[in-house]
Amino acid sequence: MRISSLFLLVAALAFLPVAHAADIVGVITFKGTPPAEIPITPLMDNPDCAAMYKTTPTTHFYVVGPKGELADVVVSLKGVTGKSTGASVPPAVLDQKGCMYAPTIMAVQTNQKIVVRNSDNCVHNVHCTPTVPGNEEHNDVQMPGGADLTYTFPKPEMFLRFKCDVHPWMFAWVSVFDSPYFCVSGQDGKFVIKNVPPGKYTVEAAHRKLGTQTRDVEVKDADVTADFTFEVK
Ligand SMILES: [Cu+2]
Repeated sequence: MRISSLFLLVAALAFLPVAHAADIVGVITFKGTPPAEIPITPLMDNPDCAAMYKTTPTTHFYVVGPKGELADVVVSLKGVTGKSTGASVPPAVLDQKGCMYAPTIMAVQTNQKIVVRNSDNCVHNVHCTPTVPGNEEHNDVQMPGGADLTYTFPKPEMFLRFKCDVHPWMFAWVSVFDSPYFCVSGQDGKFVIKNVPPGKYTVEAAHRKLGTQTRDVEVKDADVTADFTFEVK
């Protein structure tokens, strides 16, 4: 094939309509006034933990911005399974800082490493309590400056609980998905599920206190928007 005709072929192919993966984006809004958070008074009774605070910290069940932007909503594509790339993606880090888990809400893929760190000067006890068969319970002491602990979970599970047996107010909720198509909404209420192949999907938005909502979308060539509004019922 002559160079010029090869060029023409490549140019023609470039303009063929090809369905590309696109992003599913959206904003999560909280409507109304969120319930008052609860002061974690037992934390201030513990000298190691209290030393890290000037005032009593509170729960952060409802992380809501000035315009109702709702963080900590776990958004995923319902029913998409068997697509995990968890074994080859970077670990997710779950820190223990100020006698709290940080973040409180996070999401990983099946078989993705979860690295649990102790950034405090006191001992913590990392105790995960999955409820889905196949996901293993762990209960490990982690000294100050101790080595990171690493866990993986092979089965999808929503809001898998991590707790600390030394500090009974400490919780983290880790959702595990069998695909890379999920996201936790940020402080701006926004989420992006990247590189979704064309097709019809049900987007599920789950907040640990406010429940779950779904929205059907179809991904074609362009990004798709799926906004959600939560309120206390
Ligand atoms: Cu602890």
